[in-house]
Amino acid sequence: MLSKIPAFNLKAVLRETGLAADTLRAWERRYGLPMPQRTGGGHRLYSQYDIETIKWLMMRQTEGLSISRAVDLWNEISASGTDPLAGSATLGMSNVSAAGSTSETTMNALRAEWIAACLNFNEVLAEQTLNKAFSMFQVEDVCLELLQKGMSEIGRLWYTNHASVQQEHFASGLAMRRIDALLSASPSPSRSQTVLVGCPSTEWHTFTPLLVSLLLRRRGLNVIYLGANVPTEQFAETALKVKANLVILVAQTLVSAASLQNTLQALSSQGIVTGFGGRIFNVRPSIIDYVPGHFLGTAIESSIQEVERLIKGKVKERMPKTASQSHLAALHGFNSKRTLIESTLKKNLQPLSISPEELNNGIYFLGNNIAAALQLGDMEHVSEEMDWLKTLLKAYSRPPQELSKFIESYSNAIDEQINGQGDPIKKWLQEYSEK
Ligand code: B12
Repeated sequence: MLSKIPAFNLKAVLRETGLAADTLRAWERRYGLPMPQRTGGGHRLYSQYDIETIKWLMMRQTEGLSISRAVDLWNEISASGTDPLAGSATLGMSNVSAAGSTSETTMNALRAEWIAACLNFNEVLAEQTLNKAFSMFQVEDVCLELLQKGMSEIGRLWYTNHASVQQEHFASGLAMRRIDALLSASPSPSRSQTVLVGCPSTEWHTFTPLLVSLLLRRRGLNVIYLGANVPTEQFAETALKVKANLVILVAQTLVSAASLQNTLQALSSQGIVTGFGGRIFNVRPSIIDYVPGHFLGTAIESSIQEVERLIKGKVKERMPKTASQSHLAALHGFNSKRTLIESTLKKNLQPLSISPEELNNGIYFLGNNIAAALQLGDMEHVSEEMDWLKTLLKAYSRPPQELSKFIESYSNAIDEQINGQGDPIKKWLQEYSEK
């Protein structure tokens, strides 16, 4: 940890940083950064943390930012709960500037700058930052270290209510556009193997399949990118027609993991080699056993090696698990009575404490997740999704009772409509409401 104890006078700080006294005082007056303590006699006393703050701001200036932009960036990083100096803590005072020139620190700074530009809807600065990154680093590194990690961070800011959905959409739009452009500009395939990449139906998160397509295309493979929400129908015919050596599907959510399972079942039954990955398999790894095909791993970088192995024919077949009879019976009952269950639920929930639109969204969301969890053999998968909903309700200051009342009414509706067959659902609702 960098010390925050006031220990250095103005002269020592000017010597250490090389900044002019007037400039330092102007930063303090205009931006309050840094804001040193004062001695009894009114003299400024700076801590080691203050000195590193000054060096951090100076570093951003050498990278081309104005001082007010550098301060904005500092404030945005701090507001997201991250210490902008995280990482400098173990460095001695005099070697911070040397470490600042290492590629990792530069990439981290460029990522922070890109995030800040996106949060400010500053397209020009965001694009300039990316151009700078591409001029300094390899395409693969910028895509993974800046764009992917940047998207992840913006997703986290949105989730914790520190970024709006508009900021998140703006950033993902810019990131997608850049990957798209790189993909169209990549050279023609130099290898004979063909890989199909896409999202299963209900999945709209196209950023990582597009990124995977780019990384594979840059290795010379003939990649056919299919985009979002690809239905199972005719998929096998298409894969056979283009003589695909491998089909990759990516799912981020529980619901799309169930669609992915359906599509990969259809493809595997035709002898087509398949691979899959995405957030949901990292959060709920037990789902992997229920999906035919090859899990490509928890990270995009390493999945590329796995793809190389698969297209070389190093394929080890494995039998996927299937959901238990009680889960499949509950799925059947639930699917056939879902409309009745949901209208009973709405009746039970009167008077409504939330808007009908929000209620419909909530019911639709939970229903899709219940069906997916039954299909994938474990109702506990829904808890992860509901925990996500709980955190979201909390971030947006919604009372937790709204969720409990909803769960209780759901259980009663299941009782009324599919009592007996609905046991796995009821058991989960019961356990969840007791948590
Ligand atoms: C951008 C974004 C969107 C954009 C997508 C734009 C686009 N064309 O891609 C839009 C606005 C469309 C969107 C919509 C929605 N989104 Co969204 N979105 C995101 C965000 C911020 C990034 C998605 C992404 O690209 N992830 C990939 C990278 C950036 O994330 P990562 O964590 O670093 O990825 C690691 C692993 O997951 C894994 N991995 C990921 N993909 C792959 C692929 C392969 C092959 C491999 C091997 C590994 C792998 O490797 C990475 C590490 O190396 C995420 C947050 C997040 N962190 O993922 C939410 C997120 C995925 N979205 C979420 C939600 C809820 C939604 C919506 C339901 C919101 C709504 N109410 O409408 C819709 C649903 C759309 C749908 N049905 O598919 C949730 C999902 C949670 C859940 N329980 O389901 C997330 C996690 C946000 C959150 N924290 O709550 N979203």
